[in-house]
Amino acid sequence: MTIKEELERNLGGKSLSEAGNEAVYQALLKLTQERLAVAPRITGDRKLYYVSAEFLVGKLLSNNLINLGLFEEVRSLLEAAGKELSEIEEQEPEPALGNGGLGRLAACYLDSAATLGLPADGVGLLYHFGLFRQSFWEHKQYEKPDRWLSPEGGFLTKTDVSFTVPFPGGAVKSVMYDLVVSGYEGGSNRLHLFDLESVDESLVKNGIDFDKKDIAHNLTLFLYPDDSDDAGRLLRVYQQYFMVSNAAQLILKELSGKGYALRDLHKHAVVQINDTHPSMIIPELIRLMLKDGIHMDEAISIVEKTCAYTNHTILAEALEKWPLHYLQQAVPELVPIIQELDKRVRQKFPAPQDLEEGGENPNEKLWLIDSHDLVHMANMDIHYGFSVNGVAALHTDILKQAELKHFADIYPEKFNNKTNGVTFRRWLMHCNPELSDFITGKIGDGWKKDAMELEKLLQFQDDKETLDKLLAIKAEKKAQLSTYMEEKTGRGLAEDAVFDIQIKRLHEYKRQQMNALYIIWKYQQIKAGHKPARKITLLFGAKAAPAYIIAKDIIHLILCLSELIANDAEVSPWLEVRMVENYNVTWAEKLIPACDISEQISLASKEASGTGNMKFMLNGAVTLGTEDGANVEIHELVGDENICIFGKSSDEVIHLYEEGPERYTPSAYYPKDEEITGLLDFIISPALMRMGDPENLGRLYRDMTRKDWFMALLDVKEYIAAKERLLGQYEDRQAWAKRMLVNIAKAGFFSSDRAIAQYNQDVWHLK
Ligand code: 26Q
Repeated sequence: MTIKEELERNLGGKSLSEAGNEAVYQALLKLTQERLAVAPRITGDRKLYYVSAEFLVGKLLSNNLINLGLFEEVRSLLEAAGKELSEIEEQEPEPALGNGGLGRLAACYLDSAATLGLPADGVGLLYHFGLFRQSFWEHKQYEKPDRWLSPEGGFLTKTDVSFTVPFPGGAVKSVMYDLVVSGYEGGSNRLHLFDLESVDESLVKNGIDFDKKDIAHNLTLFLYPDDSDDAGRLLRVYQQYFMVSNAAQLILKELSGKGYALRDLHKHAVVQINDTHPSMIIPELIRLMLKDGIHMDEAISIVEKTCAYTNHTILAEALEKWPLHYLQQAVPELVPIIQELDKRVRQKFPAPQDLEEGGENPNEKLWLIDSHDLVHMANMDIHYGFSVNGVAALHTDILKQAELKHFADIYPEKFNNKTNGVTFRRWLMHCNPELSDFITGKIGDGWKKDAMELEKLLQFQDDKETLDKLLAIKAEKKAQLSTYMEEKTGRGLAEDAVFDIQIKRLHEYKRQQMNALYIIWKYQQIKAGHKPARKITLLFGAKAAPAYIIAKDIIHLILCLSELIANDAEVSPWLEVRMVENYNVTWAEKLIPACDISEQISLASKEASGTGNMKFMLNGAVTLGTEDGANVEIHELVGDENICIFGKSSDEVIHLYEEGPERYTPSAYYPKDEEITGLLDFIISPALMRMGDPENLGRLYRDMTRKDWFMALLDVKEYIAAKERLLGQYEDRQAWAKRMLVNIAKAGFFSSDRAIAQYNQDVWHLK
């Protein structure tokens, strides 16, 4: 049967052109599921379990079509029937199983592991309402449950695997759901998502509120429930334990299913701990081994050889520390094990004999449990895992030289860098088939399996026809984005404007607020009669954590500026600010291919890597960024000509964070610096206060003028100058197109296939 016949059979005999989009989607889903079901399962003597609180997989239909080799054919069949795949995809809800970079990275890595034929399954949780669905009202963020799970399940299949997870209030049961992870023209792995059998959706009331104490019914309702109170924090511990207990039981079940002894675990399984959220898998594996009669010494030694840890952040507040009494309450069976693990560390690294009462104990930072009875999850991972990796060269260096220096000194062999990568299937072939086809036309399709072949494009860097075509493709993607915006918001975009985009979680260190200061500056410039060469369109997408007050105030500022400018007839022809509602993977897939300027402006040393920066580069955007995270590596690859770098270096910033007279203070700029003062005062100007809420704007103004913890004022002037320089360069269209080409050609290094090959070579040793 041809694909066309199969689809028509799935449509009950109707032709593709007769059927509606929903029916076509269902027909394609069925076809894809049938193919996935027979895709050969990747097997091997040694298997990776990638355990993560987040898997931000995005919509799955097109991705599966690409990997199954059906994308082209389906695309043309639909076209012939007067339909577009992107419209059909609108029918598919996006699984909301992640928040940002860490979750999207996990999804890219599963795609690449399957593509490289490595046996690697993901293990996580099936959150019924995901993170939350964001909406804007009166320029503020509101949160609602994101009902992404369809009753038919979409690509999810319920398995008959179930485990019992012990909690003090009584044991709960899990149900395992599976997503097939297809590799590009390869076999398949699985993403195992555990749900709570007794979960009760009706617990959710008034937006995203629910009874945080009813853990027998709430464990898999939301990702990162509000943890601003004790009940919320405790729930996170319960949730994490539910995840890792299921993961550990699954791993041991598969091990014995293959006929291997428990004490051979490390030979047949490797566990990658994605940030500290799954760290309790270490004591949980030990607990299960003890139950099976293995002695503590041996259990520890086996687990040490099985677990590896990835660190995604150096922000102190994101390094999880749990009060011991939480653990006593939620996971009492793990506590004696954690205490034993801590005792062994203390024996090796005791407090100095001559330590005075209240004196500083240099070894305390190595301990699992500190003198305030806080359990440091990362410390457990580092002592009781065999590998610790950062996610970009600079990040790993900072870990080794500063944040985790005390560990790098005692375990130099454990530390390694794995610069992040992204899957080119989703972030080029799927989201930008026009560019993808053009590249293939120029250099063949070898790049799809070996991304480094993109460098072959460099031979065309002075070829006018190639450069013109790149500009034409960018224009086409901008037009498509404009149409999509029009459909979603009722308002399209000026297609000949320069598109400057900042899309990422909202966080002070990412400095969306500094971009907002640029907007104010530009607004004032235009008001003063200095018009830009062409319209500048600034696009934002970001969700703020529900309890993160300042982040929400920054959203408020951006939304107020957006309206102020839209309503100003003098400024609106030259400047536009738009923030998309409910930014997610689907939005990213529309925005990234249309981008000219990629905003990567974190305070140097704070962004571990970034992965959006790689996706933008791959789609021919030029980075405007600080020397932070993977921007450093992008800079090295493309050279000064093809990126715009500004701001203080990570060394300077780290120095400023140290105590002492040179410590950073915003009072160095406000009210001393007239220009900066004018920008900050605008936040509480009558024009803006009329538009917005004085409470939010006032609080943000006070924060930025008195604290400015992430030093927006330190770099803002250089930032404005750099952006102006880049906007000037944009006007030489041929020179700009050459920059685009170099960025695309040099992006091969950032393929997640490369990253996964390195993990396998250095850490996992599968196959
Ligand atoms: C911690 C404690 C309590 C509540 C929540 C958390 C928490 C939740 C999510 C801590 C961290 C995260 C997510 C972190 C994250 O997404 N990090 C990003 O990881 C990317 C992939 O490595 C990097 O590219 C980004 O630089 C990094 O910010």
